[in-house]
Amino acid sequence: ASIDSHVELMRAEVCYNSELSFLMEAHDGLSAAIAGRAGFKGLWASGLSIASSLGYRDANEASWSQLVDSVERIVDSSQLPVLVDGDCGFGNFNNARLLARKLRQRGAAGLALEDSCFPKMNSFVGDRHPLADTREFAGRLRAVKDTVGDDLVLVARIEALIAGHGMDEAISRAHAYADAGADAILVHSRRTAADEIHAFTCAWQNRLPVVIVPTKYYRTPISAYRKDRISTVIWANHSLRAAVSAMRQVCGRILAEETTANIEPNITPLDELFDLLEYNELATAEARYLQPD
Ligand code: SPV
Ligand code: MG
Repeated sequence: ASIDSHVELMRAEVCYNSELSFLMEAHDGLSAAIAGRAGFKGLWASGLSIASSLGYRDANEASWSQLVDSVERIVDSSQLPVLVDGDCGFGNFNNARLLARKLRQRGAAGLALEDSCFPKMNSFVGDRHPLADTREFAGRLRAVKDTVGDDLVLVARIEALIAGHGMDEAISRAHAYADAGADAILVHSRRTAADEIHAFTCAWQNRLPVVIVPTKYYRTPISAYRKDRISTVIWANHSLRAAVSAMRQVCGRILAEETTANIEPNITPLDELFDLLEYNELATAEARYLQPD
């Protein structure tokens, strides 16, 4: 699929699909390829996961250009539509529209911007989550729309519930962001039950499609989201967290056992890795282009 059709595919998933859609987290080319092979139709380029994979904290320590570079690898190696976690846009309207333009050039299909202040802090860390002024953030959204138009699906993310400002504030922000041209609303919650999400969807009445990130309320059955006519569920960090567990385990065992003999059955065989990254395509290309006449 071409890059332009990626935008339409993402729009179809998030905005027009009457079925619930799922986006899987990716943070590099390898995790993107794995998610694609598993069968996911779209990816979430997670700020938390990309930062973690770079050894940074999810507090805007990675620069916008590092994010853009990571996204390029995710797009290239998966060939899937990618919704990028753009945090707060790395500053004001000008930084946000620059980020959008660069992501578009690298083949992203969508951009999620959250109404936090630069530098942001991950929504699950601490209690200090200052929100951007509603009108100022709406200006960031309008600037992105004016710059990339419909060439990027624009998701406006509301942090009002994370910041403890309550449902009325969340809904009034959602309306302001819809007025500013957002294509969908991501409403985030740190509660361990989906009660806030349910209350939001009841009040919002699907004026725009709703995207959720059930990292903390993972026990809620998916049927509840279908009932509430949620558009899209993002599995935001699970490949990264799986990798951390696996790497920790293997490091611990190799250190302790001073051999890899016992862990070999538990790790991916090299042939599987070569298959995942399509080494056979290179062999075919060599036969075609490297053969002497
Ligand atoms: C991310 O994946 O970086 C997100 C989701 O923004 S969360 O970590 O829940 O804020
Ligand atoms: Mg994030």
